[in-house]
Amino acid sequence: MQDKPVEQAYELASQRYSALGIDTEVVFDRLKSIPISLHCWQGDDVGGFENIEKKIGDVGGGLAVTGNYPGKARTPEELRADLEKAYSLIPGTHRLNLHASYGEFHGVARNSLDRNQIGPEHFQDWINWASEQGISLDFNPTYFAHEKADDGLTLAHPDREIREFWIEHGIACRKIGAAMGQAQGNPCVTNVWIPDGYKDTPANRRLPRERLADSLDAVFAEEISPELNLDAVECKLFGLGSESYVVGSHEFYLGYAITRQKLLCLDAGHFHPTEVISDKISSVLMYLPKILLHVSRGVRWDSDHVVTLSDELQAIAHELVRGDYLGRVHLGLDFFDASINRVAAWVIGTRNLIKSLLLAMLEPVDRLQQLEREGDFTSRLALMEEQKSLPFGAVWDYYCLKSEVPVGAAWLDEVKQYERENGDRSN
Ligand code: RNT
Ligand code: ZN
Repeated sequence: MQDKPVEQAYELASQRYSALGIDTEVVFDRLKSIPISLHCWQGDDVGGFENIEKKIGDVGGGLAVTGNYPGKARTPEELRADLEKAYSLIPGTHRLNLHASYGEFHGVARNSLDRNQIGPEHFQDWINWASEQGISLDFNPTYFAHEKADDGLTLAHPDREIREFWIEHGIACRKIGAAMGQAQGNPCVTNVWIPDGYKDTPANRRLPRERLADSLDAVFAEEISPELNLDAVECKLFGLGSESYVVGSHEFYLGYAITRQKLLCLDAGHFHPTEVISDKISSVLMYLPKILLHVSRGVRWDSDHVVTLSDELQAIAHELVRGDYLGRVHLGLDFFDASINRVAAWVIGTRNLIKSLLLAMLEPVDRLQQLEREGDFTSRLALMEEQKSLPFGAVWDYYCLKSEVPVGAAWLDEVKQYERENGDRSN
């Protein structure tokens, strides 16, 4: 009993789930097939690799990265090495979500190669690396940290020239997304998020929204095969510096996505603090074939804390499984914490999302739904609550073992070791 505690605990645990009609081996196959798109920007505090002078922590667009833990990635090579370390500690095969500001411009300053001039060639090293690693890429135009976004307005800007510039950026980014899709043989999800909004009460809420819809139509004018690129648009309710009005609100983008058949991106931190996206998924998927999730964790005014195994995370995973939506939902992460080891932040957040999916898949969904149809709400509640203390941890540990990644907190030793090996990095 002593020498193989993980296997032994799993044997017993799987019997408990089997009694509920759940085959844990089938669950593992299902879980393994779900990729999560890791966000490159956790690795360097949303800095990117454009050749411009930046003030520390100066991201713009209402995005705040706080903390000065040492060791952030300073070059694409360091970021890739950090990602490789993170992937090696997470069960399954996942994706990478890149921002346009992470292109490789080889010393060319941004004033001679601006965001409206970038192309797939600036992402070739990423594409090659991804193919070597056997992972696929997703993409995002970068509508912040730029002089032309300093007043917090981009695609909805009243100045036509500035709008044009950002439209060109969006067009360039869709082409990059399509090139990634072509290279990897599956679509790249290219997600548009813009910061546009006002700190104080606007005198006109209407015009910026009309301009935004027009600008987006111009960005999406060219047809691109959905086998190469899928467009997503991300809504937000308020942010730092746009407390009173955000042009791209939930209602704005829901209507836009439905009428233009785009993916809607729901970020878990983009709503009122008591409002949850777990309740929005089934409504939105009534009218849209597919959505993107930015799995994040809001804390007060920040929408981007490292994802923990919270009630809301579990509620999101339950929705995806209970509603049979996994084939229609792309999963991405979105948080940035500079106060802890950045590789650890990826590992913690991603492992938690996978854990929440495993928990949801271990639930006897058919039985619960039958009880609900029969009106037996007592049994529905009782079984949901009993489910919480079943030996889920033993199944998770075994899944990690089987996937050849560290079991339990053993991954942390590897991160600490890696941190020591890269001790010469200064921020
Ligand atoms: C900002 C959005 C957006 C960004 C990234 C960096 O509120 O959530 O998704 O976090 O694009
Ligand atoms: Zn987001």
